[in-house]
Parts: sequence; C-alpha cells; structure tokens
Amino acid sequence: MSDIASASLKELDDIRVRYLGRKGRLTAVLRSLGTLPAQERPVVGKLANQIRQAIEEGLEKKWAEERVYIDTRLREESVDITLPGRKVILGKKHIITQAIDEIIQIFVGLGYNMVEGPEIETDYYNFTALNTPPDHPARTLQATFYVEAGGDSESDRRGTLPREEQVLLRTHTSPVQIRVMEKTKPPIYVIAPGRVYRPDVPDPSHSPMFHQVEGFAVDKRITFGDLKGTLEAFARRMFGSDRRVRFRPHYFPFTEPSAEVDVSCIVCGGEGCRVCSYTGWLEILGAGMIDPNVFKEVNYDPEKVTGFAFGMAPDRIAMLKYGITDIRMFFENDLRFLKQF
Ligand code: 2NL
Repeated sequence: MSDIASASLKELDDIRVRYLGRKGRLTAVLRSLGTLPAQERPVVGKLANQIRQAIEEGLEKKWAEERVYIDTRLREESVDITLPGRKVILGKKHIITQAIDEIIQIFVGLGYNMVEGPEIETDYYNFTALNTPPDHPARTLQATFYVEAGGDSESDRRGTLPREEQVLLRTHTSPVQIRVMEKTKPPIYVIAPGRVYRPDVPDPSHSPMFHQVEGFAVDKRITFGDLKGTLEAFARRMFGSDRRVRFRPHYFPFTEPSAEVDVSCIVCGGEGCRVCSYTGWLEILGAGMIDPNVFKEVNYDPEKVTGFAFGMAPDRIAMLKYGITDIRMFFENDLRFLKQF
C-alpha cells in the first residue's frame, strides 16, 4: 500500500479491483468479518476500512490529476470548428487577357485561326510591306521605338542600317499578317493578338505599350460588304445583340478604302451619355480593304484575290466596357484594381 501515491491510474485501478472488487481481497475480508472472534472484528474492520479509504483517496487524487491533464490537452489541442476556413487565393487572368481571349473566341467561331508573331520586327514587315511611304510620320523617332536603326541623312541620325533592315518594336500587329501571307496561299482567315509599342508620353489615354488584335481575310471576291457583315457580327457577340455599327471614311496606308468603325454606345445603347460624349457611338475599330500594293509585296495577284483587314485595341475596349478612365491602371499591377475583373 505504500506506493499508492506514486502508482499510475492503471495500477491504482488494478489495486482497486484486486482489493475492493467483488472478488477483491478486502471485500472477502469484510465479508468474513462475521466468522472472526468478536474481539478481533473491530480491529480487522477498522484496518480494512483504512485500507479501502487509502485506495479510494489515492484513486480520487489520481483521477483529479488525470482530469486536469485531459482538460489541458483538450483546451490546447482543440480546433475551433466555427472559425472560417483559410481562403485559397486563386490567381486570374489579367483583364486585358480576358478581353483578348473573348475577341479571339468570337473570330475562332467565325472560322479564323489565331497567329502570333515577334514583338521585335524589322522596318520591312512593320512599314514597307504595309505600303507605308519612306517619309511617313509613323516611321519617325516620335512614333516608333528603334532597337537598331539606320537613317540616310545628317538630320536623321539613327544608325547605319539600310532602311528595311532597321530593327524596331512593332507599332501594330500587321507584320504578323505579312508573315502569314508570305508563307501561305489564300484563302486565309487569321486573327493576330499581341503587344505593340509606341513612344507616347503616358497619360490617361496613352501608354508606350498597349495591345492590338488585328484580323484579316484574303480570298476570292471578298468585298466591303463581307467586312461590314463580319464586324457587325463581331460587335453583336462582343457587346450585345442589339448593337449597331457605323463606318466613317478614313485613311490607312495599308487599306483602300479605309474606315473607322463605331459601335452604338455599350453603356447607353445610343441614347447619349458621358462615355460616348453624348454622340451615341463609340469608335472601336479601324478597317478597310487590303491595298493592292500590300498584295504585290507578298506576291499575291490583286486581280485574283481581295481581302479586308481590321484592327482594334483591347485595352480601349476594356476601358469602355468597365468605365475605366486611365489606361495606365492596367499596367500598374495594383491588385486592388486588377482583382475587380
Ligand atoms: C486600328 C486600325 C487596322 C489593318 C489594321 C492591315 C493588315 C494588313 C493589310 C492591311 Cl496585312 N491592313 N491591318 C487595317 C486597317 C486598320 O487597324 O485602329 N487599329 C487599332
């Protein structure tokens, strides 16, 4: 009995069963009290009761210690199942990528193929092949980032490369279309998305890098009517089934005739609002019939094939769609802004 204080709970319980259980030794002693001589009964009875008390007290103490231990563990190791779960932060596509994907999907649905090309181009693909005259303002240092430049005159100190070999950052994705035409025969239905660069001072409507999605179709007997129908179908899928499109005469070196294309305002539907400057129309595209000089550059016979081409800036489309008033917000990578889309 001396080791009761240091016994484990299991040992104590074994002791309890051994002595106090139904078949326990102390139980047997207590039961047999009646058989003992009268003068021994109180002595044995008292001793038996002391032993029972010692075992019971020891057990009670151990149980109390055990309860403290269990309570502590429960408290320290418990999980608060009422707490909200940890949020899994999923990334998402940049708003401009979403806009580009949407545009591509619409044209893929019309049978176009998506093609990409280099962002670093030569003068030939970016300008010359696109019927851009040597003295066109788009070729100046104010309008094009040159990587490796030539230049023939004293006043035009860009370097020593022949003009068409000058290396530049593409100012539109049209050179992709030239590369496609060089390699393939009509019929061609291609959509070319990507980054383009122009040395503009950043302001709410200008960024030195922005995006373009250009499309073009070359086939037998493609007409301006095909261009109108295609862009109307695009505008309705992109902006809503009741949209209208309007073509205004314009000029591009690479198309003739050329047009700027407006869509009825995607905010007010044409009623007139702040976004459309109360005109009811938004300019979203440039387009036209591919100039015969462009076809000659890629050895297509302009007597046998015709085609249309169009270009748009998904940055501008996303701005109009979401009422964003500063293009620079797209490229500042402030997650508080980007997370909204
Ligand atoms: C705009 C205008 C345009 C084209 C791009 C093109 C390409 C080839 C031949 C002829 Cl290979 N044209 N592209 C034509 C008209 C307009 O883009 O406002 N873009 C944002």
